[in-house]
Amino acid sequence: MIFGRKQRKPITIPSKSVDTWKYTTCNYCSTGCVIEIGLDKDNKIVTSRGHADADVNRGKLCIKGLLEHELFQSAGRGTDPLMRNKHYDEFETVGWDKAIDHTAQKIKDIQNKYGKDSFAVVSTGQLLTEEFYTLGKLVRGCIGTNNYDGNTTLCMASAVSGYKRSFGSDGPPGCYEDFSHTDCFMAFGSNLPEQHPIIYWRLKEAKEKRDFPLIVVDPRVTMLAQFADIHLPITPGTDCVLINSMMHVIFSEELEDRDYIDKHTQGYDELKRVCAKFPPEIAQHECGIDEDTIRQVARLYAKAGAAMSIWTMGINQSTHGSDGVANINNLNLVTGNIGKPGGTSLSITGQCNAMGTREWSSCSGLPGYRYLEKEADRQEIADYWGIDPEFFPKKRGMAQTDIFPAIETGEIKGLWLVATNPMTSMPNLPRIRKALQKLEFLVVQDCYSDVETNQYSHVYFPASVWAEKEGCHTNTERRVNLICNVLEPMANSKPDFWIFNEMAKRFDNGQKIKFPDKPEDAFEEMKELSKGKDRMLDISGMTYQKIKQQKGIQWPYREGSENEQGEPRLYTDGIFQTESGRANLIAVDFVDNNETPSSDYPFWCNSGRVVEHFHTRTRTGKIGNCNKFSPTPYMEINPDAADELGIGQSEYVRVVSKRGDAVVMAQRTHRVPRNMIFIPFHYHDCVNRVTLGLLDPYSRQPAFKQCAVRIESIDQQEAAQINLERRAF
Ligand SMILES: Nc1nc2c(c(=O)[nH]1)N[C@H]1C(S)=C(S)[C@@H](COP(=O)(O)OP(=O)(O)OC[C@H]3O[C@@H](n4cnc5c(=O)[nH]c(N)nc54)[C@H](O)[C@@H]3O)O[C@H]1N2
Ligand SMILES: Nc1nc2c(c(=O)[nH]1)N[C@H]1C(S)=C(S)[C@@H](COP(=O)(O)OP(=O)(O)OC[C@H]3O[C@@H](n4cnc5c(=O)[nH]c(N)nc54)[C@H](O)[C@@H]3O)O[C@H]1N2
Ligand code: SF4
Ligand SMILES: [Mo]
Repeated sequence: MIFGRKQRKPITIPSKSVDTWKYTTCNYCSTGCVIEIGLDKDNKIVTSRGHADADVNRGKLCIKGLLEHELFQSAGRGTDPLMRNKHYDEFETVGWDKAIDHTAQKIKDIQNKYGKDSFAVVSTGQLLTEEFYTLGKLVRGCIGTNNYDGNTTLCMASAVSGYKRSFGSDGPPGCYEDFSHTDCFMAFGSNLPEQHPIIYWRLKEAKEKRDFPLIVVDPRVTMLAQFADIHLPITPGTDCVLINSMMHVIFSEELEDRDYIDKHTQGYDELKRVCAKFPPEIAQHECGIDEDTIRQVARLYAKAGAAMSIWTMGINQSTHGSDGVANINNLNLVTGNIGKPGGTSLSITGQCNAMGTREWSSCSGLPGYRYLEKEADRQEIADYWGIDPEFFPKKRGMAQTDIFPAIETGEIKGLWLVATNPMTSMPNLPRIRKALQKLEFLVVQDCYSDVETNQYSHVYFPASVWAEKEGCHTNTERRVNLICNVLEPMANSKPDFWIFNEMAKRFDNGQKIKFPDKPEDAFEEMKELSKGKDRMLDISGMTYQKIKQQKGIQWPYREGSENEQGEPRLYTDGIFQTESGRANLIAVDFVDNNETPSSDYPFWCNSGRVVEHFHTRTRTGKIGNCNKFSPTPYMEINPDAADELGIGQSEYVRVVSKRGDAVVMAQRTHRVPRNMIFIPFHYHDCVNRVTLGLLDPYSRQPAFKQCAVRIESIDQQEAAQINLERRAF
């Protein structure tokens, strides 16, 4: 008898008969990977791959990008517009005209009865930039409500606010190429290997070629922390204390970059005065990092030739989110690390087009980083669109996190949700549910009709998904890239762009403002609005064709620019967008205002993400090879804490806060300290039933990462039943 391989047939991978490869960009995270989708002769998708020539991902994709083409056929897609019947209990299928007519009429009725701002619109960071621009035209120019915001308030608002306070403008100043030049890398509350796997791969490759210290600040031992040279397991919510103390060391040991501070900043004296209150021997008791480590990290950072910081939700989602961002900027300014290769303050953005919405959606202002508060900006946009500038409000309205409480108080009566699912993603869900139930009129526009919010809607618009549409994204490093139309819209779904255009036709100003039929023509309008010598956000040199040729171009990219990939960095000349041209050093004091563990609620509840899922799982929950890795709501708990409570591996428990409860399975792991649990927020009716979501005073972003809970045992069968009822699986 012969054993072994000889008897077996060799493994063969059936060749996939790809006829054409179509160019597109990933629609999940903000890394901005370019994907090629392989179609056979019958235009059926057979496979996809990372684009080998794209600078961002160089042939690589993470699990979500690799399987993204399965979305087109996934379960739960909305096929037709739906409207509630006479009794408001069942949906009936209607045509587009009827659904849009009815919605436009309802918007007008509500506005006539209760005032213009009583109808609110909440959008997202996941549309295409041309769609954002068009939605902005519709809401600011035609509907005229000032209560218009996006889910970016849950995500990037603190980064935007911190950048504006420090540099006078939004816009991440660095790029991925900085990894290849840095001598010291510090990550605050950012878990790249899971949340931005391909950015992580770029970092890892740079570090392998030319070693530099990787310092990770995160209360959990995340995957990034496991790869770090130094891990600082910070007490939740105290990053500002750590940074102030680092700057205390830098100032007292005279390690700052005097020349840069003198030439390019203002506010140094006040910053130094406040930092003097944070000597490491005292700060250590607040932030949980011992004094010697604080000194060591401060010296490493300040003495490095070039040092850079990145951050994500561990900073933004905090009651000190905006201050945390300003303070990271301070650290980089005082060490002369802005606008130079390897020296930067780089917010890693979240959703695929978190940047596009900031740039062009008009959520917090007017297109192209213009302000409602500035008369000249209002005039310019009104002239360009051909309407009366008095139609615009003179200051920004409510943020998303203020819109929901305003529904509770009755100030807001109608709501249009575009590509966001607050029934899973907002803090303190019991309040959100009541608010949605209270609305006189709710429109949900989503690719999936089984999205949780749709249970509360009066009208549902089925949107086409991802590459059933065409348009641009801007990634973390300001790179504009193209989503090409790979397949026709599924069933009777329509691109968001089309839906906004149709809605505009029903409003008076919709007759005055031009709403082009093609996204590319909307892009041409944005290009014109971006021109100007003082405009940083300049895309006037780009065309769809050039973007595709270069596999993405970074703004600013002016007409006639010779740098074919765009500008990798902002503020290289040390001139900022403030009135004086100097960057603001912003002294940040610390106030401990979080809900902290107590005897009744002894654990910190931390929340975030895992690599295989995206947000509220409307998409990855339907992709078998993503969902199978974590189909069940779970928490990470330290084994010592679990032993004390008698909790075994994979047992269900009930997590209780002052707001409500979540039922999760226990995963015993040393990733979390003894007084903390971590729950991925992807599951419906789960961690956001317990979160509190105190708001940052500047950005109105919720502190998703900090609240206090206790853990109770639960009957295992009852637990499974509860999760079934909550549709948490
Ligand atoms: N696989 C996957 N990737 C994604 C997403 C997804 O849903 N799934 N979503 C995208 C989006 S929109 C976003 S915004 C990003 C988010 O990307 P990340 O911010 O990297 O992800 P999170 O898991 O939310 O949080 C990061 C870390 O913050 C830590 N943290 C908690 N409290 C503190 C604190 O007080 N200080 C510090 N320093 N850290 C703290 C948490 O322990 C956690 O490990 O990911 C993007 N990429
Ligand atoms: N506890 C806790 N909560 C959190 C966070 C946390 O870390 N912890 N993170 C917060 C952060 S950073 C974010 S960004 C939010 C995300 O929160 P959400 O934006 O509410 O979550 P998503 O699941 O991304 O919702 C997007 C919706 O848009 C739909 N969609 C996708 N593409 C399209 C399209 O092209 N057109 C239309 N019309 N619809 C589309 C999807 O099906 C989905 O229903 O969650 C926040 N919530
Ligand atoms: S890293 Fe982000 S952009 Fe790249 S394939 Fe994964 S989800 Fe898509
Ligand atoms: Mo986000």
